[in-house]
Amino acid sequence: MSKGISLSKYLEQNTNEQLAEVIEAIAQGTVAINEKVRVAGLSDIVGVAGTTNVQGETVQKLDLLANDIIIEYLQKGNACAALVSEETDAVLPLKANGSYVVAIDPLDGSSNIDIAAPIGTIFAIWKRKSQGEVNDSDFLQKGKELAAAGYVLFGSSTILMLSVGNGTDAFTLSAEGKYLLSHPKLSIKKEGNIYSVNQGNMFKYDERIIDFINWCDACNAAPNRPFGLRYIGSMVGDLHRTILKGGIFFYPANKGEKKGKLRLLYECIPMSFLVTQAGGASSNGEIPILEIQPEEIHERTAIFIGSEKTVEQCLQIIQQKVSA
Ligand code: AHM
Ligand code: MG
Repeated sequence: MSKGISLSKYLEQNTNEQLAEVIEAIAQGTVAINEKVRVAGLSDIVGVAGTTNVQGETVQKLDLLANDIIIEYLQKGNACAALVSEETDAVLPLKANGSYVVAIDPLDGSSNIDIAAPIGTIFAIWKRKSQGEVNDSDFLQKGKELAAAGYVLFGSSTILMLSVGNGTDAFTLSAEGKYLLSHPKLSIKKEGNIYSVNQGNMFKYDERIIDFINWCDACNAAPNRPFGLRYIGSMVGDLHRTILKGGIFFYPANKGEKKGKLRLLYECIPMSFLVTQAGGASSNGEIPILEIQPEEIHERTAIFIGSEKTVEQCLQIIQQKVSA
């Protein structure tokens, strides 16, 4: 696919009509979210909403606004049967005859909203399995069954990263408000030299994780160490860098968060699909994220994701001590 073609044209050539409709709806929704994000400080939409979500986390006003926008755009069409969102407790049925279901984090990286740092929307789209009423089982599908996944980064540019299962492509939002193909068929470096983790949580990490961090920090040793450390604290920003520059991002389970922090359906699975489609790898420390059978819609998981060899190296170190 040549650079500069529009998202609509790309979808016309790479997907079926219903899937294209769902992706277009989300993309249009993110154009609307982008407009709010860009001027957030000028309106009364910055700050906490005064509520917590189903996971007990503080909700920002922009989180809720983004959620409403996505629902509004998906409801305009007929292809999306139901939605699971970080901001909604249960499955939200949309169009009874829709063929697809969407799991979404409408605005990830909430803690970065107030400081104008990168934030993003992350989404996963599966073909629904059930007939009749939509239910949780439509969402409890493995990542490897995805029809499409993507994120939109609201950074210094607004970028849609997308995979419909034949590679990963990035589109940049033009000044005219159109997503145009800017990074066709991305390929992650096999081995990277950047690691990305919240080191402030070090005291809560298992010894195996600390071993890996020490391995990244070791001087004068192959491959290309010590690694650089980069951590934005916004998964979309951190993963965007990882896809473009290589390396590894990880959010391990720890003493405070026994299953990790990040959500399987609308954070880890879509990111793993994008990274895998770009030639990278991802794991929960034991099995590939895309092989996990989800059991709950708001399930959490540990994640290690990025350049194939770097993830492999990480797994070797963190698995070694368990069996030692
Ligand atoms: P959120 O969904 O409440 O915004 O939390 C998810 C974010 C991710 O974007 C990021 O990778 C992670 O939380 C950062 O967490 P921490 O501040 O614990 O390092
Ligand atoms: Mg999130």
